[in-house]
Amino acid sequence: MIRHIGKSVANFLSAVSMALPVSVLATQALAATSDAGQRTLNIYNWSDYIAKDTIANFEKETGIKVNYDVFDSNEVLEAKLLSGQSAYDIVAPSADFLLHQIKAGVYQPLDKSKLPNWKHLDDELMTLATNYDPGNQFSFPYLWGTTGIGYNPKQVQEVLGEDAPVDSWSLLFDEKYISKLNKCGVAFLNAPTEVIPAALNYLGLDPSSTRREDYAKAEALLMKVRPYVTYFHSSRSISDLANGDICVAMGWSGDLLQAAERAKEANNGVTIKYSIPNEGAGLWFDMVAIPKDAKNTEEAHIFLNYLLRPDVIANISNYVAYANPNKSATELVDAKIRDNPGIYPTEETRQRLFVFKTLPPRVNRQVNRLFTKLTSGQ
Ligand code: N2P
Repeated sequence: MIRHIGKSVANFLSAVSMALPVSVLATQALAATSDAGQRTLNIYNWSDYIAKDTIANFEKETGIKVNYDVFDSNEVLEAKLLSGQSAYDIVAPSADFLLHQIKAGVYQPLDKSKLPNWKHLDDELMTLATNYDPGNQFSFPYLWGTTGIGYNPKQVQEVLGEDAPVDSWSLLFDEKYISKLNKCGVAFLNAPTEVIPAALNYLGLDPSSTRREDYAKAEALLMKVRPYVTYFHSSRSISDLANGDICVAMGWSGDLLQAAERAKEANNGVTIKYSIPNEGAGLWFDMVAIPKDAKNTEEAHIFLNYLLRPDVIANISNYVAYANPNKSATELVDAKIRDNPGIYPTEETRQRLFVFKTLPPRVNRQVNRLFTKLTSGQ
């Protein structure tokens, strides 16, 4: 953890530890942790979704101690929130999950007077966000991205030949391709509200359909390819792609680009690419909000205002390869990230993207049932 702390603090710490006997250090450490005045903040965020130094810098600036936990599933987060005892002060639900969580009363309204950096948010995106959080009362977008395909061009070509359709969902949804790709490994997200809309869209149906018969068609398609899916998991494919353990993954843009970056750093001969398929792909937003039962509301606002700072969020985008909604941050985002069409899609690609909608409870249940059937292989 020392490398996460600023250099001067690290130097200071090592100077102190040389000067003091161990027993004195131990007493001091104890005093610090039992200090009733220590302000804390409990954050629950997606995995691989923050810069290396974001938390350490915040702790250094504010003296607030952060407990940081991660998840990789909206369903897991939602179960905690609905229990009414999440024990978290800040959480990051995807926008399409937010609306009924708001209706269920799990959040508290944000105090905008404590968020002066709110002014940096992009107005167009904020208007879009009112579809999920009317009046932008409870949340703002943290990062956004697309759900597409990460692949290892070399391995895919070895298995499928030169004209492998790497820009098409048929790679995953057509038996003739996925049955072969199974040799080098195929990962699907473990997320009903990702896999099923992608299948519907591939079939030319509304990805947010409310028609039972559309789901029957999606089921037929998915059950056919299911035997060739190596696993359903939503965070494992970053390292598996980077290590060459799988060759194709359905996944989230930034995660797959992080896999590409890791492979490059490892210099292990693996190359990973990200594709937004021709048939179209889902565009989503992850929001940040404060649960009603949060204990550290004041500290939560300090952190949210910190996240709204252009330099802070630009640093996060640079690190995790996800786009942010902060208009003042754009010039601070590395050109390499800003100009990557996989992260900030071009106008032409945007035409092909669909936004995930909040589904009525009846349809939601159907989606979850179908997914359970799919992943349990019955
Ligand atoms: C971060 C994944 C977040 C995207 N690893 C899910 N909306």
